[in-house]
Amino acid sequence: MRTKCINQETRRHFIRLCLFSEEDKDHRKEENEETCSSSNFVSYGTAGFRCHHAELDPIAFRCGFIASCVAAFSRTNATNNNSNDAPPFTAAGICVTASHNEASDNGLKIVDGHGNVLGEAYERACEMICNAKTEAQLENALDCFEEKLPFLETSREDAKKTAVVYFGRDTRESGERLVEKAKEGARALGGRSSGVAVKICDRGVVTTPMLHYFVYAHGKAVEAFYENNKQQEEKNDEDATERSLWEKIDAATQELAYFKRLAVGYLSLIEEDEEKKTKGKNVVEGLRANATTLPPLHIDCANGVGFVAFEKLMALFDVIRENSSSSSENSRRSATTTTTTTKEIALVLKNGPNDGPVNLNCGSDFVQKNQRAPETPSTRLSFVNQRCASVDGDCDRLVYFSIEEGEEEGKEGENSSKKQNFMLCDGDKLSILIAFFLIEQLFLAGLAHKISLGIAHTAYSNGAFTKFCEKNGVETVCAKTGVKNVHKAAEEHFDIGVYFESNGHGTALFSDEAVKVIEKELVDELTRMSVEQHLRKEEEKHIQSVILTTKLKALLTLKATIQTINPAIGDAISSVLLIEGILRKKGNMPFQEWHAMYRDLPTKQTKVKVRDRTVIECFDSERKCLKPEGLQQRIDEILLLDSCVKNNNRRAFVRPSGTEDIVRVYVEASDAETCEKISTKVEEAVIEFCN
Ligand code: NG1
Ligand code: ZN
Repeated sequence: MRTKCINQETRRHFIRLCLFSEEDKDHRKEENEETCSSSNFVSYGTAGFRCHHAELDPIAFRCGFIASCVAAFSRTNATNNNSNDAPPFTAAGICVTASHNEASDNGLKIVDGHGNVLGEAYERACEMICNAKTEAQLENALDCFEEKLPFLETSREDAKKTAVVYFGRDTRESGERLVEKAKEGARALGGRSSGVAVKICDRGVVTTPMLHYFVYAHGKAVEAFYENNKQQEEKNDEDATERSLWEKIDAATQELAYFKRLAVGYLSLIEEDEEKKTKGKNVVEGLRANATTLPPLHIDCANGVGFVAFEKLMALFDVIRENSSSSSENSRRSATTTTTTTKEIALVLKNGPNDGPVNLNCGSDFVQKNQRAPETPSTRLSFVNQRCASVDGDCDRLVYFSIEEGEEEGKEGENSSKKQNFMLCDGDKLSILIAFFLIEQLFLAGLAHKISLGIAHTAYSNGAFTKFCEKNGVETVCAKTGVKNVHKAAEEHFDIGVYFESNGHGTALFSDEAVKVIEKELVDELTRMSVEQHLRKEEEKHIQSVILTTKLKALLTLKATIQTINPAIGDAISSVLLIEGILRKKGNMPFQEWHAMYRDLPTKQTKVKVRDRTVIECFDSERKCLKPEGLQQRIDEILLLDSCVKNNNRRAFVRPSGTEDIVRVYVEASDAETCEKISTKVEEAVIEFCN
């Protein structure tokens, strides 16, 4: 039998505290009777626990404890290779956010030691711990957590000296209270009896991807330190070693480290003056030669934490600018907007936390689902005829959009009505832009045969997108809805896996192997260049160096891209920098040109309320349904509407939502009218088969 990680005394302590918080919850429920849902069961959804904030106190407490256990007993890269030499500081994280949900909701996300979302294998155990009502249920849930999960396959002796738990929250009012509860839960593991010291690192109001990054950076700092120490092979004074390790961890997991990584990555990415760089000038000086000709990007920050974080990034660009002393640029801050216009980047921030409740009539979800500009009173009109982007409440989703407004033809003058043309570049178009750019760079770097690249997407991707990829020879793979599924598919299928859900949540994943190949090629290339340069005759130098420079430039671009990307998780700030960088490198590609790469087929998405949505079972990445029997056949028949031959542009599927008590219906066709007709019939079929 496996040794238990959490000993009896610690268990009892935790259980006692849990049952106290149950009472606390009942007390709160009385206070918030009308806002709490009647069900006490909170399920582990696509992204952790999420519901009305008043329900979450006991869950926050228990998630805090789970995170401490994950930090104390899990294995990370740093421990995998040499378990006898376990590092003293291993980490986990808790993110308090409800992303794009309304302001009164909140949620708890647990981050594992690699900075990833806690794996699917632990979801049921977490759900059991968080919903247990009695001592026996809690004991049972903890047993499941310890014994069923490979995560905890380690004996108590392997427990680290210090479990570090990072905390972060979005701008929701309930966030601070829930973070405090979660900290109490985290501390419940600590103490003499458990053999674990718990260290709390509260990073305050941060975006979700920042919190993920801190935990990731912690792991990397520990890994690098141990790698270094092994090489040095000298036995230092243990306390001094620990102090020095902690200093390194601390520096790597601060906001500044995160912003610096991204900003430096971006500046290197847009670096074009190879001459200057090879002569030893720094990146910023090199940039002085280039003018910004991309129009400013107006960012709708969903009244959320993205505004705060983008401001910090811009302040860093300001510092860089001041240091390189240029006078023709400006930075303006006011109550509702913040503007930074430099040669490196031009951003206008809108919809901050002081402008209204998070996500209310703004943010990426509003813009993508409604296909219109944010409707916050102060900014509604200011998006017209601009290049725009929207992020969500915790800043991990991003979509670009533009609204062209012009006079209606033949109606010029005072009474003329304005004609608006809304154009959206959603997750599909972000994937295309990034993937095509990286493919080009891999070719130029001579690595296309060594590193595979493809796109992972979901069933919600537009049919025109998949056709466009196919036509251009880009491999795609369709995964089930939910970022964790698309992330996994990208990781499994490609060395570089670009993935975005249509709603704008995604990133480009570089495998460790791909990073190594790029870095090695870069070193080899630099070595080859300097050796050849040395040997070559004067007159041959010029021709050769042009060829070498193209390859070198591509390798440097790939390296800069890796640095601009948050390696832990999809991140809207990192994606803005990457997209802006790519558009600049593409000769300041206009929004319209990007949008016109292919034309989306008209689509319609609706929600249908049924008695029990779980009667629907899907397969083929949720593009087809197996149950209830006959429903798929009916959908296939409906797709033949007014036609006896299969129309390749028509697609329809239904699936039970993982976040709401509804069935989602998706339809796609060559024209909006057909879409509408098919959708109505499929909705009727769902009601008929599911009730
Ligand atoms: P559900 O409710 O399972 O469709 C929604 C989104 C997902 C994902 C999750 C998590 C759509 C159609 N679905 O899932 O893409 O973002 O929420 O937040 O947008
Ligand atoms: Zn989000």
